Amino acid sequence: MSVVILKLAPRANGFVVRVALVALLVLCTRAEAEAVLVYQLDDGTAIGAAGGLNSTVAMINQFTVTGGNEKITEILVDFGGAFGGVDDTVTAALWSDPNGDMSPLDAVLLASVTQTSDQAGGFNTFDIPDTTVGPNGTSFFVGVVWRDSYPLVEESLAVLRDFPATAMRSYWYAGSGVSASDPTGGTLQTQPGDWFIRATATVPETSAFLYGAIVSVMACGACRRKWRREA
Ligand SMILES: [Ca+2]
Ligand SMILES: [Ca+2]
Repeated sequence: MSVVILKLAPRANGFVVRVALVALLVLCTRAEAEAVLVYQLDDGTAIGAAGGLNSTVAMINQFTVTGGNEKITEILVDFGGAFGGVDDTVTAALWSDPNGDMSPLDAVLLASVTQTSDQAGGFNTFDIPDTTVGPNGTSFFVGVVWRDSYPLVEESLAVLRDFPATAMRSYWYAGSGVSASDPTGGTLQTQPGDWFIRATATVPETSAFLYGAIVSVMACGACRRKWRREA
């Protein structure tokens, strides 16, 4: 697009054209940089589900930031309707990993949203406040917390999983001390498989903007040299 504009640009309006070119380059670069990435452990084919312990439960996946995709925008969870019950109230949360060891024992709550689950099948979208967790290599956690009433089927919930686990980065805690602010405040359950709990991410706008601005300035410098040669 920028090449076409250069060919059409009247030399007398060079300043206006350069300003427009910078704006276009920034917008194009930002749009490209903000492409959504989905962090996931599952391969998309569930083998059963797990949940329901007549207790408060937390189901957690660990991820590591890659490719600058450090701003988490949504948490996706598939409850699969395993119990066929009515929809339940669930809190989806994003946690940091302060010591970076990929264990959630020290998890600190960064953002959360509470809403009614949909057990009809397919991923529920929990739109959390967009939160930057850290640069490439930063460990973080996403998951869901709810009060389950199993074996009362109508008040029970389960999360789909791959089983047996291949990623070994899913956790399952149950107990009265479990909450969004203390997701491991209970008993660690047998390795659950790989939860169908995913996170969507984008590059932070500030980084994308700076990247776009740098590219634009470089491109503008090249334009100025070209115009000088033609003048
Ligand atoms: Ca969001
Ligand atoms: Ca940790």
